[in-house]
Amino acid sequence: MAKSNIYRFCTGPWNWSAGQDPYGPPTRTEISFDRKLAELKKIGFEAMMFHDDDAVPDIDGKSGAQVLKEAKELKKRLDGEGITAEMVAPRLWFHPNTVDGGYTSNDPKNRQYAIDRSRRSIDIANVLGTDLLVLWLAREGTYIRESKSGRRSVDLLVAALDAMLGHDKKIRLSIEPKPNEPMDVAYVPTIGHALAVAQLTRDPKRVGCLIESAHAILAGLDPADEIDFAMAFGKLWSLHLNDQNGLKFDQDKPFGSSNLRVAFNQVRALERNGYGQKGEYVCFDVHPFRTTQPEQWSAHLSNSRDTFLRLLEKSRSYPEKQAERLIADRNYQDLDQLVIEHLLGGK
Ligand code: GLO
Ligand code: MG
Repeated sequence: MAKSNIYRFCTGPWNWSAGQDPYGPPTRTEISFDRKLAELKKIGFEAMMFHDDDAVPDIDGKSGAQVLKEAKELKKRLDGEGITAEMVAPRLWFHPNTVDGGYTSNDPKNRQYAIDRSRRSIDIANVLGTDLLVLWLAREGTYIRESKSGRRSVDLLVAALDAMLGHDKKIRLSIEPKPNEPMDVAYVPTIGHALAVAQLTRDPKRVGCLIESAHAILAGLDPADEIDFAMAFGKLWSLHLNDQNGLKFDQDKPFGSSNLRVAFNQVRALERNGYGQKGEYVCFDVHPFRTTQPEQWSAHLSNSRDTFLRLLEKSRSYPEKQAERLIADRNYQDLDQLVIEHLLGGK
């Protein structure tokens, strides 16, 4: 197996989920944060992503000073274990104040809540030693089109991003687009939208993006193209690799589970753009299947990493010269078969 020297792996505490779905309760007992940290180390991942309330549970009921105190305790803990905090993300989709969205809610008090909570997340990121705030704009969209004005929502989003950029001179905002779910239609569905919104802010160079494979597929796009596009702008600051079988509910399957060729092309895109060379992590936003047994708590993560490394080997041994000749002749028929044979491992 190819030894990866630049790719470092990461995941979030929510990725040890307990099997719940909209139609049924958990199928495994929740595990503690300590156990998750131990699992992370056991599988050789080097970093963890944090929602603000993963870092400081029950964040809304705590004073600013208490939040900082608990964040400091966590930082100490992580340092002791040799684990980096990759990012912090305000979880703006659980609280009653966010039922109608955060930054684009129709209630001004709720919009203020979203901005205040985002500022808190930035303070936590500072304590945890990361300059990356991830914004999955979960409920920034509509259930019915007439409920919000799209134009006003763009203005509100930009105002919220400006408030965050103004709160801290060093923070970088990484927008994670997703076209739908939980909303019917989201305001920032693709990387193109995220990078366009970035340009309207007070400091566009501190607003970039995060690509999740499943989200790109849900938008009907090829995640490899989204990677190339973001990296052409130097703006791919984080990554949620996973897989998704077509246009249905968000599946967060192990990387390569549905379509190995699409996964291969993502790895090739990362390779050609030098992803990871500025310290970016490869994060897996994957979940165990509902039927997974507790002994296999981390298999979806280590399997995703192993598949990534196998595809990295395939990417590095890809017959480039042969492919170039076929491309020059526009012989895509043979090129197609060359890719298939390469992925199948030759005859
Ligand atoms: C859901 C998202 C979610 C985010 C995470 C970080 O579809 O992918 O898992 O990545 O909450 O903000
Ligand atoms: Mg994600």
